[in-house]
Amino acid sequence: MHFSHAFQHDRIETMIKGITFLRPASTATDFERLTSFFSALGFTPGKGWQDESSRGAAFLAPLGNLEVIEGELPSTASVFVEVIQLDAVREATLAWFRTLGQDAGSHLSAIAETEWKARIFTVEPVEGHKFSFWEWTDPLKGKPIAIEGDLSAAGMRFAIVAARWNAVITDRLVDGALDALLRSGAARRHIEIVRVPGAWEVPAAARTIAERVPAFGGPGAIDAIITIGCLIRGETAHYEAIYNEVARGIGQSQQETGIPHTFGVLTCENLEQALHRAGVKAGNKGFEAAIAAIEMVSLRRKLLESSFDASEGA
Ligand code: DLZ
Repeated sequence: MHFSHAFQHDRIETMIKGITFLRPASTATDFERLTSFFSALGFTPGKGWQDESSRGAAFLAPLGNLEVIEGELPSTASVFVEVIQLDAVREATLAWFRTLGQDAGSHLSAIAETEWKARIFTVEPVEGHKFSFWEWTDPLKGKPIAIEGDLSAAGMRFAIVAARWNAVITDRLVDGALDALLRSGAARRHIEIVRVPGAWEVPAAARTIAERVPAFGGPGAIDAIITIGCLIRGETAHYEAIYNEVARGIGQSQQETGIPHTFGVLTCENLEQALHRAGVKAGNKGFEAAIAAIEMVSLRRKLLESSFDASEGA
């Protein structure tokens, strides 16, 4: 199948929503048995359906995966369910057989080690329907599935709020932030740079931008705000007091508006340390704040989307 050039890679990714494996049950008893089995093992029920001649019961897992294999299959089951606490899952399977007044017998295998650092057992709750349950034994592989933001800034809109105080530093931080945004696919016209006198003024400007228009719509809408400043302890009277207020104000603006604000305000002992953090020896904190902003916009979109899907299913 050929996709036209109009379908760019990221568009295709967002078009694919999920994978459904159909398990046709040959009788009503088999249907009910399979339904009871998956319910007993704790699968989240999905949207079922029924019409005059057929019905469906859906069971959801946090992650779907269509896997193409060459060579020997690791088990005779064609559906693999990854779990944690495999022993407990097998116990639940045994208990399910008992509730039916049956001995699992040859319908339930023992747990075996695999060649790929995993443990596995296979169960046949209904004749002809085999399922393998498995877990990683390698702790590095069995990481919990997490929702994470991506690092593509295409289509996102940002504001950079930068203090003019210590401009020799903050200019470098702004350059670093711009570099990160542009190289990650943001359009120059979607980046607004706002200058304020000093770090003290950063929170107020950020808050005004965050409240300017509702997120995700309308002219001037901003997806994230990158705050930039530089406070140097040796040269700043009331350094702690200023720093605390700046951090609190930026955090409060983020929490109360929901718009991600990332923190590129340096707090340094002296100018040399500030220079190091502005691209000389210790990375560029403006660049890092911009990357964090991209990730947070992406994550926020995913979280808002996933809660929308959940309420849709209810
Ligand atoms: C006043 C002041 C001082 C002493 N030091 C700094 C600093 O190191 N970094 C910075 O961004 N701003 C400093 N400022 C200015 C205050 O942030 C603020 O702009 C002024 O007090 C005006 O409100």
